[in-house]
Amino acid sequence: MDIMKSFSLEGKVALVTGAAYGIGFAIAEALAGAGAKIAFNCRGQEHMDQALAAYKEKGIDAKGYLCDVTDEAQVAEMVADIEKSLGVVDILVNNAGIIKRIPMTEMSADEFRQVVDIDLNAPFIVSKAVIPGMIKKGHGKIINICSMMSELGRETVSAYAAAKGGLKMLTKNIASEYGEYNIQCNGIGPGYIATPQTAPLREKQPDGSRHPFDKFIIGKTPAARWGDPEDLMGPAVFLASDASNFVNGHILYVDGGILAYIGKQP
Ligand code: NAP
Ligand code: GCO
Repeated sequence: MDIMKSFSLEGKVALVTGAAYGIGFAIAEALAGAGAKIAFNCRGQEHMDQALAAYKEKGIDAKGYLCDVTDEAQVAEMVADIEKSLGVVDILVNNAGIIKRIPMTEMSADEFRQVVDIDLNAPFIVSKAVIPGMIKKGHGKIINICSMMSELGRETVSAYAAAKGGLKMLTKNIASEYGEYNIQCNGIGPGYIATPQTAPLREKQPDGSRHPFDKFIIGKTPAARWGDPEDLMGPAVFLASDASNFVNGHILYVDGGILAYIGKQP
């Protein structure tokens, strides 16, 4: 076995959802670096323009789609177009996601549904759209971007935790249902990563000091730092490549050790 070759994604087609910036962009960059052709989507033209320029700057010829992942018809159209222009999707990364930080008793049912719709229903919709092609082709890789909240709760994130906990189980179910077709479905559970999604938790205080949540995360992470989107690059390539062909239904937590740690003693 050529071990280095088993990590190569040469000739593979990857769809990374919500990869205009943040974690999705870094994962798409990693998959491209390992040889894959990249398709991505986001919702707004402004983000699309910025993303296409950012991919170009990295020397990546990515194909961008304006597509809301909660819309089944839009997703079907995007996947059909990717098949025509790049080929059947070999690797799907369900990355698009949102969070709403609202105490549960103040959260409306509509707000709760919106989070679950994007963070849980959409991975179902996009996976469902690519699995038939993967079955025909004889292999496939699906990576669901989970969270610390797939395992832990905290104040204000009930919808997000419910969705990401559900996404962990959707991952295991896809692995169970389609493993016999040589499809591996795994999750990556990032720890606290510095992206626009977590920017409000890192905002400097009026006196210039660190946000209390920022300090809390540094104390809760054995690595004593926030993660960078780049920290997800190696794990994503591993789970997208033949090197992980017997890894199925697993959630790989990339959290600087948060889940292993009881926290700093007072
Ligand atoms: P981010 O910076 O907010 O980026 C989210 C991306 O998703 C954007 O490209 C956004 O583009 C896209 N998006 C959102 N809703 C969409 C929809 N309905 N259809 C299509 N695209 C959509 O988030 P991030 O921090 O990179 O997080 C990426 C994923 O990792 C999310 O699933 C998040 O929950 C998860 N995660 C993040 C962290 C963290 O600490 N940052 C930790 C664990 C897990 P548009 O706005 O243009 O649509
Ligand atoms: C929060 C954060 C988290 C992270 C991440 C942790 O408010 O607690 O936004 O939920 O984004 O998902 O893994």
